[in-house]
Amino acid sequence: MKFQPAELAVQEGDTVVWVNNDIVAHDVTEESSKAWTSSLMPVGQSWSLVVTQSADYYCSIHVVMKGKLVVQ
Ligand SMILES: [Cu+2]
Repeated sequence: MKFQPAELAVQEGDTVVWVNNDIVAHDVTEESSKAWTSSLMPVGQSWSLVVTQSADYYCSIHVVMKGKLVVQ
């Protein structure tokens, strides 16, 4: 029930891959404007994003799950 690591430093153009290693489904959704979302990510599924800018994100199903991408 958490993103690990919760904060990740990346370069613009990097591809970030989220893998759901939990026992319940999650999603990965950009927080401020819903600019992007993985949609529902079942257990064992992964989703990737090419990063263009720093972003705060969360799981829209479990809103206490938050993460951050920091473009350096
Ligand atoms: Cu979740």
